[in-house]
Amino acid sequence: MNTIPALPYEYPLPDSLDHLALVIIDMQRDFLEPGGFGDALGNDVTQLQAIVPQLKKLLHTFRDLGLLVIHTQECHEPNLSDCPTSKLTRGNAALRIGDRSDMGRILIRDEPGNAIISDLAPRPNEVIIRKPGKGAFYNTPLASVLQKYQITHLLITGVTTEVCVQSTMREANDRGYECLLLEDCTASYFPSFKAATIEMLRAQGGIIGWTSTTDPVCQRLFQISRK
Ligand code: TIU
Repeated sequence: MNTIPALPYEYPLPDSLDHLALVIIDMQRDFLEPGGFGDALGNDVTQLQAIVPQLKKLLHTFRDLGLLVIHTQECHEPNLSDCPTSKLTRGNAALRIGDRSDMGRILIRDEPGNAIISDLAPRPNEVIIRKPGKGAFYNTPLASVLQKYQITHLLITGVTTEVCVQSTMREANDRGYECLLLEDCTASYFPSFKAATIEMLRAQGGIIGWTSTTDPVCQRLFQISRK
């Protein structure tokens, strides 16, 4: 069996890399640029930009190897019919989901701020999952997409580590997916939350999954694909 160096122990890969997918969570302007939802919640958005080079490297590896790439976007319908009042009324009362900002309406599908950043822009053959919640399975077609492509193993990346990334990894783990979180491809507005999330996900013998970093993962995937 092929494995990848990881914590708390080597991550077991599937028999064929065709069963492995890269999931990139919410790398959208809303969270990474001033004037979006992250900013409206009072966060320092520059924290998240640091992971872009490594995430680009991982994305290019998946593209070079012809493996499945899934991008998610946190967003709502223009009429907010998929946004519960509990979500709408939290945060900054002066700038809420659906309000107008410099990047269009906050967290609304197809608005400029909802676009995935240009460095990681999806290609036409890649999957885009629009999600109204923090977890990527809730009220989305993600489960059926993974079934269709016979995916069993997920490399998980994106923002923010303790919110949408953690929710998605927990949802995926409960559904039986083997999840590996890339530490240098995920970020939080709060470095201490990122560190705590990484610790808790891989604690107790990998109770939610594994963690690793981009370079050993890319090396290993290229090695295996050359065999
Ligand atoms: N606020 C925060 O940390 N995150 C979110 O609202 N969404 C995601 O994590 N994508």
